[in-house]
Amino acid sequence: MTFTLFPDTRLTLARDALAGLSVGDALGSQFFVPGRHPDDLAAGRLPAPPWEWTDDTEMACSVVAELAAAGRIDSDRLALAFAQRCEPYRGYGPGAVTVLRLIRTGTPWPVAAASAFDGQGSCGNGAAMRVAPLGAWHADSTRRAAEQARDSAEVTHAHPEGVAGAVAVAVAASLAARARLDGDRPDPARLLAAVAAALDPAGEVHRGVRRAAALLGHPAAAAADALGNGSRVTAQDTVPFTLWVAATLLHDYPAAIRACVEAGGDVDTTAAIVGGIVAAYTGVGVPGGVPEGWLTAREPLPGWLTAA
Ligand code: AR6
Ligand code: MG
Repeated sequence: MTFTLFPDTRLTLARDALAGLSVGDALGSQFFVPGRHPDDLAAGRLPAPPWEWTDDTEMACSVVAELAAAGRIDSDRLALAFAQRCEPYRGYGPGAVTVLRLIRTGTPWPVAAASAFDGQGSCGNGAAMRVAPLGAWHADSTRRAAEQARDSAEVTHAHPEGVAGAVAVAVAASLAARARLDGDRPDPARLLAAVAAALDPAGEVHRGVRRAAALLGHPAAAAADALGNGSRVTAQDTVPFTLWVAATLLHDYPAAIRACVEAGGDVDTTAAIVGGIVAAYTGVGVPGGVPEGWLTAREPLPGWLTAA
């Protein structure tokens, strides 16, 4: 069934996903502070605000700004936006810092992205971490979500697994946002099967998503053990577990973020990915959604986005 999705609805869905992504990023990165323990979060003891967001949020804000301005991702414009807005102290990956510096100083993005990691291109989780709002924007078409995710990924991540990670997250967020519009929570196995169907079956991210589906119903710690928790900072080691969490806890944003924090690893990025997908379904300030208090504790989003 096709239906008309008006631009203001798309923007609301994308902004809710961005709220969930940025709060997950900002709260998740608090758990790299020495002395902080996941049990605090489980017991309801929140870190003192402000929770500063990192590169995950900075890049996701550029994605949303491009969609809001043009209704679609144009790779050339997005590459420049990423490069010009990059504040390296926000915790960017080393490959990303180099690629963005090359773009800023005039190297075309296809050349810059292809040069990363001795010409392999990056398979870091950075293309996946910023893309959930784009998936939510395309709540009416997983095919379009996948195409535009690829366009948004390739400007920094030339490795096929880095791109696949972004496609997987965008398709999951598209399905989550669609489910919200339909008022119908998707079955976790069906959600993961739909994501897997959008990926190259020869790829590692695809294999990981299939393995995640086989682990539904198991404890989160067992899923993280088998799938990886992002500690390698690659898409392959990050995206399958995040999709397991999002599919399992799509109705409960706080519980989904706690699952990421408890799993350890690249917590700001697993929580950003999961938070973006889950908030596309739950929304903000409603039961099961992004808690208002968490949103207030997060550092405000960049002025250039809120002004737009
Ligand atoms: N071969 C081996 N390792 C790789 C390869 C490759 N071809 N590509 C990437 N890696 P990067 P990102 C590993 O630097 O994807 C921030 O902390 C390598 O260890 O391209 O934007 C964010 O919060 C490399 O350092 O940046 C996210 O957690 C890492 O993947 C993350 O960084 C990241 O790739 C986003 O990183
Ligand atoms: Mg980060």
